[in-house]
Amino acid sequence: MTEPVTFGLAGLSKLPRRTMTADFHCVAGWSATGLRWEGVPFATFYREIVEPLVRPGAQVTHVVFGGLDGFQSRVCLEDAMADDVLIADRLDGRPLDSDHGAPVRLVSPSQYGYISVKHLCRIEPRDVAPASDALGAASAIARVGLRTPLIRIHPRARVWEEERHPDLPARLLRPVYRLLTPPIAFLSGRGSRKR
Ligand SMILES: Nc1nc2c(c(=O)[nH]1)N[C@H]1C(S)=C(S)[C@@H](COP(=O)(O)O)O[C@H]1N2
Ligand SMILES: [Mo]
Repeated sequence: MTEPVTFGLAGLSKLPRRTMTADFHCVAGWSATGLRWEGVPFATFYREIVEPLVRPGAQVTHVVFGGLDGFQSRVCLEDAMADDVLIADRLDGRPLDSDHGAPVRLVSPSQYGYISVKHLCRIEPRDVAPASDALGAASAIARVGLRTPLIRIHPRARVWEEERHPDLPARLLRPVYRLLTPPIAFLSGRGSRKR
């Protein structure tokens, strides 16, 4: 849709900022409450930096976010442009640490945690929805374990709609996610850490 463009942290620091307090919910069943994030609203970044680079006439429908560890998420443009989506560089008054996504991460508190890519290094506008099995994972185990028939990536993953699975009802899956995701996270050496 557009040629790759490099955008550094110095450029990010020139954009208008916002602070927001929100809870964070992992689909596996844990939540972290009252987190104070600071950063640049994604909508501001999109309008000021991405949109001017998109080929005229192209219809962007999705954005793929990529992290330095190879993890990716896919978000429809409408969800990505919501008020509470930030490119965050500070958490609870301190710069993000490496556990939580340094130097910058996406934060979308209305969606399950796997949307909120840590160590953000790529933002790709797309004109078709990328298939979830085409998305990168942080490890081989996570790639296989989190794409089984019972644990699948939802195209929107909105917490208040309990969009845990593309086809199966959330109420059936709550116990399954609680049971299966901690060992997968443990084996892949990351994620699903309670705070
Ligand atoms: N780059 C990257 N981002 C990621 C992940 C990951 O493995 N790598 N895990 C996701 C998942 S499943 C969750 S629940 C949250 C956890 O964020 P935290 O480690 O700050 O609690 O990060 C998300 N973003
Ligand atoms: Mo998660």
